[in-house]
Amino acid sequence: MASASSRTQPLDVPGYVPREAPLVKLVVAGGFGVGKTTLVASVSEMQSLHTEQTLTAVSASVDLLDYTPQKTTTTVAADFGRLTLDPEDPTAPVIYLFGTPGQARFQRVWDDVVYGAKGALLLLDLRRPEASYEAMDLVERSGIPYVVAVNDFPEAPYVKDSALRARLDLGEETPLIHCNARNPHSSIDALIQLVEHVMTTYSRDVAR
Ligand SMILES: Nc1nc2c(ncn2[C@@H]2O[C@H](COP(=O)(O)OP(=O)(O)OP(=O)(O)O)[C@@H](O)[C@H]2O)c(=O)[nH]1
Ligand SMILES: [Mg+2]
Repeated sequence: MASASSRTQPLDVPGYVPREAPLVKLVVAGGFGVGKTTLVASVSEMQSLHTEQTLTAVSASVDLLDYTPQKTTTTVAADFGRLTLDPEDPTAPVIYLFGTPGQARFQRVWDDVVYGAKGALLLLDLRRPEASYEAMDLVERSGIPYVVAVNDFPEAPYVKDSALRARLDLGEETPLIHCNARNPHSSIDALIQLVEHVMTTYSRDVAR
């Protein structure tokens, strides 16, 4: 059996860093095909985990692929990835990132996936923002701080942030940002903005 002292020794595992860092659970939410799985996979420092199932003819009338014709699978439970915000700083937060399923029929797993999350990145595709409305409702009902992140698909129309904020009826305390889910730098930047928003929200609530 491992003694207390041997447990604190570095494990001989590539990539393992002993640390006192806080673990922060965050979720990536949004409608069907907005890029949740893509974002989790692009930022994860470990091989990300996914629960993808092939889209079949049975769901063709529900899971519309008009905007993502190359998409062949959908998430049925969750995505999981991990990201160390600052590998040089052993006290920097380590993010445990969970991607949610996009369709209403998988809502039963929502509570489980979101349980314990400190914040949510709500992804939006400007070609069909309404696809993320249901997820936005769920995030708001869960009461966790969130950031709306427009996943900038090249074919998406230009919409002024102020117009989008009005359309989403977004409170002024909720940040609206842009990202490219396929680009790790852009996606990490979006998560950093979410972490900052979470920290601001929690310290404001504590001060009240
Ligand atoms: N052009 C472009 N395509 C993207 C981007 N992000 C994702 N895609 C593509 O859009 C499709 C949807 O990506 P997913 O990551 O599976 O979307 P999802 O939100 O996880 O979908 P569900 O789990 O089924 O709700 C995939 O074919 C991606 O390659 C992006 O930023 N730009
Ligand atoms: Mg997915």
